[in-house]
Amino acid sequence: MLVVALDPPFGPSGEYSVYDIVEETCEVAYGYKVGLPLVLEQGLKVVSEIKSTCKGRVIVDFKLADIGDILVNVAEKISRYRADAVIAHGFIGLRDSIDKLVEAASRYKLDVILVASMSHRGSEEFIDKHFEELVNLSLDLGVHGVVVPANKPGLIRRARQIAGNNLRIYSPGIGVQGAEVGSALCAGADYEIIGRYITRSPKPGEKAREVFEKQVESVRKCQS
Ligand code: BMP
Repeated sequence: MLVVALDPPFGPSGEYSVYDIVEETCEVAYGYKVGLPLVLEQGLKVVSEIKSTCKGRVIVDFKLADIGDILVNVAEKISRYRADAVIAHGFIGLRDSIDKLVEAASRYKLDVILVASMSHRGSEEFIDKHFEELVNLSLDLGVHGVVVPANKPGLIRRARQIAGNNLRIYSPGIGVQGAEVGSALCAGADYEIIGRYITRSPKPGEKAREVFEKQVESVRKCQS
């Protein structure tokens, strides 16, 4: 249920390493999301090192948006570091782009997650206008999942309606960006992606456990 977004710095003033965060949260995290801020600091080897620290899944989030041949090149490099999944934009379209990524990812045993909406306001300008098409594209391709933000519970519900149980829904936007812990799960998401609320806390391990307990409690309440 909990995916920890590992964007540096870690701790209130950068006093922790990424591995401190992973060790302290491993027990309650389903997985970790690694993006450009961490990889630009530490290189892609951080992915395999996280995998050696905790058995959770590692999702590489470069929000890929490129021509197919370049996407394939990136997928191959990511897979060398034992990543489990990769996030790409859906708006780049299928032909000569996502189609090639999906084919390569299956060869490299990488799950593909497509962005169907985002948590910032600008998402409404372009991306959200194609939300249902992006969910349908993801469904038709049989990819692993979609990103739909927690501050748009109506879109989460709609994605679940369209996709049933055939797509995993990942929801960021909780804590620092304003949505309540557990709210996306109640709307139908499978995983809440939470970063700074946990990683900038003075006690990230305790915060992650508190988040996990709140998620369990919210799901129990909203399902009853
Ligand atoms: P935080 O919980 O610290 O706000 O982090 C959210 C994480 O989710 C960041 O890594 C960000 O890149 C990502 N994210 C987001 O916030 N909104 C989106 O729409 C898509 C994202 O991947």
